[in-house]
Amino acid sequence: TVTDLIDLFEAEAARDRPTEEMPDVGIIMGSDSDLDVMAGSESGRPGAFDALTALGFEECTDYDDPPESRYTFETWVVSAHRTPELMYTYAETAADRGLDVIIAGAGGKSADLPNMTASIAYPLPVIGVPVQEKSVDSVIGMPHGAPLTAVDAGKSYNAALSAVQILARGDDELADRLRSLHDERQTDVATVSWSLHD
Ligand code: RP5
Repeated sequence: TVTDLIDLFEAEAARDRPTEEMPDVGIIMGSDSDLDVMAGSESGRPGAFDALTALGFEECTDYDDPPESRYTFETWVVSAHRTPELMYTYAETAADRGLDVIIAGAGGKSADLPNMTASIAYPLPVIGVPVQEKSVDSVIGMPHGAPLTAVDAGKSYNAALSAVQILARGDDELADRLRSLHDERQTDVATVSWSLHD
């Protein structure tokens, strides 16, 4: 139930655990219908899971059994309108649960999950992903003094790269991984460019 989820997040926040056992990046979305855009892999279009996996992150699906990788992320469906208390608890406990950055995606015209999460989790950074084109204004339309970083519609892949850029400010290993991934992109473009001249 929603109460169980709220209890879980509150218990995790109160637990005294080594940082390396807690997820670094939190991915939340308003509905499981957002999963294709947010994860990416299934739809064929790269998404946040693809970027994080390419950078060596593993998904934490059980707080009591964290993955091997020292870099991890978690994924939850949290709806601003259908489960407001859950959204509040998720955002409010995020820092105490070890998260360094949240990626929040929502679709529709009232895509309020990213901006509400940003306001509650502040000063933890939140990167908003408008799941559809029509969600862009709702996600980016924050008032003065209430910041939310956002990517363009559907660009959860870029949101994940931005999230890791934030983590990489204090982590040379992650910075190297970001550079390697960027080099791979450059090589891909060069290969295509050369292929036109074969
Ligand atoms: C938004 O409403 C969700 O983020 C989703 O994109 C959209 C539709 O949700 P479902 O009706 O598919 O659950 O809040």
